[in-house]
Amino acid sequence: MNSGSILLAIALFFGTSPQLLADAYDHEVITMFAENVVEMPKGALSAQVSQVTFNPDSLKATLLCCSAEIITVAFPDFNPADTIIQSSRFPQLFARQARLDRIYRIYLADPAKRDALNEKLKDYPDVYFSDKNGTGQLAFEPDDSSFSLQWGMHNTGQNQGSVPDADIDAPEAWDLTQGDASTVIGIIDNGVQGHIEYADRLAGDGPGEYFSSHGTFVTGIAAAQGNNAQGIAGVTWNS
Ligand SMILES: [Ca+2]
Ligand SMILES: [Ca+2]
Repeated sequence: MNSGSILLAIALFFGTSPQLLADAYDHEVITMFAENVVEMPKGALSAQVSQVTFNPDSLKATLLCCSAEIITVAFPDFNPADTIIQSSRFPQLFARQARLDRIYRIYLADPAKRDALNEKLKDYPDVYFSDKNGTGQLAFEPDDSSFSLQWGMHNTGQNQGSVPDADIDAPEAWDLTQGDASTVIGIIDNGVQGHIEYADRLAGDGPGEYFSSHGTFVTGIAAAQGNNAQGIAGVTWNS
């Protein structure tokens, strides 16, 4: 784990029923169903599995067989009309948001049966995903002073980014690798000037710039040292 990483509890503690205690997430699976698979009692956000109508009916038997007791709407405040998001900067751009109203927390009396239930649920074509509730880890983010402006790397809707997550998922990739010295990058542009962010990894002194600093700028995007508390973070920090 990177030192800058932050543990994120993704346990979903809202919409609780009396049986769902604050530490009950290790008894839960989080499951997303297709439309019209789960029919809760009218107006209910949480109900006994035995009181819920499932389509197909065999789904209820599968749940009860694995000691599932309670099913709860995971995002009770989600409005199904909010599935299309419009960019504020580029109004012609739209993004589709997942139907969070189809995601449920399912509480099992016996947590040892969570794996079995997950596997059985995944066999249903109308189950989009199912996984154990628990803890997760945020992707590593470098401490470079201008990283927050690099929406192409990690877009939170900041600066000119506008559309959250319209990016290359760089933090997620850096969790896997931060580059390798055996990879050589060639920049075909108008020359490269040495720079403190990559000078120690530049072949020779660099050919120098012609007409403009575009080649140096591109090199920085590709290979600026990341997590050194200055400037930007390039895609690779070791190549
Ligand atoms: Ca992203
Ligand atoms: Ca840097």
